[in-house]
Amino acid sequence: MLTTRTVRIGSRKSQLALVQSHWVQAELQKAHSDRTFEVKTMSTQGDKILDVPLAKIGDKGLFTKELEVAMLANEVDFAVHSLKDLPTNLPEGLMLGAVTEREDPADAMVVHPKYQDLKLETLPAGAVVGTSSLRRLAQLRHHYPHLTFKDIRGNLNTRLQKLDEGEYDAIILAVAGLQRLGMGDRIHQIIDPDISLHAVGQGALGIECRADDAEILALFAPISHYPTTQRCLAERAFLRELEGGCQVPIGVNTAIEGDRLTLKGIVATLDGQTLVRGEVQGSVTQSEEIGTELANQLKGKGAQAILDAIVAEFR
Ligand code: DPM
Repeated sequence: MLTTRTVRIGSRKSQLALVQSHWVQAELQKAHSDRTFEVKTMSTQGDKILDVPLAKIGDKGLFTKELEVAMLANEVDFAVHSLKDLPTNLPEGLMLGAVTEREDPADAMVVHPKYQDLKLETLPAGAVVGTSSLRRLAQLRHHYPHLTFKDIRGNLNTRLQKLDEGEYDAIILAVAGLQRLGMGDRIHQIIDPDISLHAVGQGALGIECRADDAEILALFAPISHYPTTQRCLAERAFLRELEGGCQVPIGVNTAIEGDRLTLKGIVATLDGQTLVRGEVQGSVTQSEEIGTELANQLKGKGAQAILDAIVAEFR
């Protein structure tokens, strides 16, 4: 009988991906004790290319494509992603089936021990800060022009090792990733969310599944979080309306108060000279409309020209 078949969860092999997939597996297993859930791992392109700056290979779906192929081929039933790595447009036949409760979506600074009394604002001029996020780079350059920014790749452990060995004076990472891996104690400074607007979907997990598989889709209700979902739908609609096809310096911030959802957004030039900001508020039930409206507001304020220039540079 169909209902007794094992549910297969697709996951990347990275430590963070496995922690996330096993968390979803455990939560679903608790909620559906009559079913069996197993995790099947696979490597994605993003796991294999480690020596090229992320922005240059910033192809959509870098971390998701292989998992999507497996879902469409019925080799796995759904995939667990860091929502921020899931493209805003999914392949035909797949959908965003659930979004889990978000952790702190902020960015964090981890510092070399020799500077442990300092913050981003007080680090000496020329201190080397590692990030390969164009979003972090542009915003931090704007607010902290005295710092030098240098690309960094590799998994969390590799990055922390490069910091500890002195190749960087500080590195920027997501609070959520560090916490999920039990390395929250390395966080030295949580960066003001108005200084570094976070990435779309940061801190939440996205469950991607087949659009026509109602049996699988029905399993997600216990792990689906409504406020996070509405916030992330607004953020994703904003990005979808702006996107140029590669990694771009776009940041967001959302909040829900009562039945009102507020979305703040930013589009920045890579040199950090120009930041185009805006804000739209609306009913929490109209999240995607809010995202689209903010995108159009920013396009009218110069964001389109910024994005066109960046797309041309990385083509
Ligand atoms: C995306 C970005 C980064 C990841 C770009 C951005 C960071 C790359 C870097 C789209 N995906 O944030 O502007 O700093 O070199 C990634 C992380 C997590 C999911 C790690 C991180 C964990 C946090 C989460 C990589 N994807 O951002 O430090 O689940 O939100």
